[in-house]
Amino acid sequence: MGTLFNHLCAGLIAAFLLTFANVASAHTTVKTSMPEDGAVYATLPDTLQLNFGQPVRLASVKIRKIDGQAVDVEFERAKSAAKSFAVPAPILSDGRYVLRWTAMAKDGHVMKGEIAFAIKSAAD
Ligand SMILES: [Cu+2]
Repeated sequence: MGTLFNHLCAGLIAAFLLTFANVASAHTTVKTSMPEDGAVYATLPDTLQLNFGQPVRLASVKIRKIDGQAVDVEFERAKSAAKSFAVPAPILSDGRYVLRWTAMAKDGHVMKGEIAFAIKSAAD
């Protein structure tokens, strides 16, 4: 569904760019985050941060180890739109991870993204 919505919305924006300028601006992505995409950390801070360019309703945050194991994340679906979200950080062993988020834009369309990061403790 998310992909279909994205395609429909891309078509709308292409066809009616000027008329629907405010629809286009409802779409955003993560501007800054902890963890950062591509970064390596000895440990994570107590909270993860996702900072969007526009207010969104954060719908899901999932973390998975590259070798396939999902990690429990204490995430509660956002009740109202905001630009910044803090999520309690799970304790992670050394390895490579992908954080996947989904969020709802003001126009109701679902956006999603990934942040790849790694934990490599100094002891190694
Ligand atoms: Cu849209």
